[in-house]
Amino acid sequence: MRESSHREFEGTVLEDRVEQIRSSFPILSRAVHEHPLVYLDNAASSQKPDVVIDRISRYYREQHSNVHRGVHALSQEATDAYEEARDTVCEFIGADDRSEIIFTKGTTDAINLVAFSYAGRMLEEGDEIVLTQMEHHSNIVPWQLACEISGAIIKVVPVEEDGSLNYEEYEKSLSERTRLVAVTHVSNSLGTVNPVKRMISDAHGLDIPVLIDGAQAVSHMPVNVCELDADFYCFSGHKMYGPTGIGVLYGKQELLNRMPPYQGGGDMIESVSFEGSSFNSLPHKFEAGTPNIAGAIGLAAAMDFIRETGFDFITDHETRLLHHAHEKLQAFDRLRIIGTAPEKISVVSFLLGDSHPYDVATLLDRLGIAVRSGHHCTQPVMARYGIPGTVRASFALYNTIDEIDVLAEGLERAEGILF
Ligand code: C6P
Repeated sequence: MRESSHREFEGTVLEDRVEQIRSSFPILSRAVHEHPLVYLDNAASSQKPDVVIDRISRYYREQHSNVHRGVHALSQEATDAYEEARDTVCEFIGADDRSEIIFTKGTTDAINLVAFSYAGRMLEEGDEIVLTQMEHHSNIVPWQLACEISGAIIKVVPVEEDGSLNYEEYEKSLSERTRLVAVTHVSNSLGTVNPVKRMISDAHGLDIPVLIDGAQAVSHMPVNVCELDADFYCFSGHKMYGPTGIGVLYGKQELLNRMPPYQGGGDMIESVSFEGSSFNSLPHKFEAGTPNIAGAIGLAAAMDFIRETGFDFITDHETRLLHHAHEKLQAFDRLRIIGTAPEKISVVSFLLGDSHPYDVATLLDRLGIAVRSGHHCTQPVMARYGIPGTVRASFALYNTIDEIDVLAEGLERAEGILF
């Protein structure tokens, strides 16, 4: 087979597979403003496949009870399903031990847990926390709060014009005063993939622990926390085809064991009296109160779905989508893409001339195209480019080349109205 027809053949096979996958996401067949929905807001939250919806429904229909609290059959069943979900997460991210998997409300909650439990205990006046200019507010504000309490300070690694991290500045930012590096694996507003393995290794050279915000990574690429040697790794279920209100903090056992509880309440204790309380072992020490049982079970179903779909397919297909989107959008004279780092995935942020991102997003919405507009909770990186925000199209495994063509047609129409 000639090279070009071979590529065509591969493309057709991928498209057939995508159509098959799309049919398992019920929401994708609905219309918006009388147009077929083109959902390109996956970095904000992805849609849910039948297997996740059905699993949550089955849990509530057949298995619901509280966990770790009853000898009766339903409580045992719910506990088994919840703890099996933890095993699924452990395997999915390649953790060493299930006790290192803490269920949280999401990435934000996971980062706050570390900021207040780990950093709260360890930080002293003059200590330093290293962040980057491309962090989501969830990986900035908790550290600002921790610094307010402790007198520690934040150092910020700048971003280059193309959206890559300035690595030299990163190296220079590490010192004997650095107590933690907290960095996003993938930028939600630029799509940049940071060289986190190298960053972790450099930080570890100075005995500095590293927290990775994996919110935008885990649904797009295989992540193995042990291979990365990450000390903490945080992510949300709802961006990876799972439910809202559930997320994960992975932490190395040795660090989690040294950390005090983040919140007090039921299930996180060993014994309680008015003279004092002792705490449960990992991971329960960090899961106070009745957890999001259905959320954890739904998240495990989402992980099974991703695993069955396979990262080979996901990365191949999403790379094609990203390249096609760049090609299509670059054809607009007045369109400026923000974030063109060589290592980039699944997000295209742009401005159309001097038009406001909200206006562009509103016009696209009238055509059934869902994109996000604004600062994407990353105001510092917007300030870096001197812009208030962008229009952002972000891709998932169910998006198609045709949908990107629809986006380009929509932009042509928006351009016709705005200019
Ligand atoms: N970004 C976006 O549209 P939560 O809200 O806790 O599930 O995730 C917070 C978060 C943390 N880090 C990164 C890199 C993120 O992208 C997000 C969420 C969404 O880009 C909503 S603001």
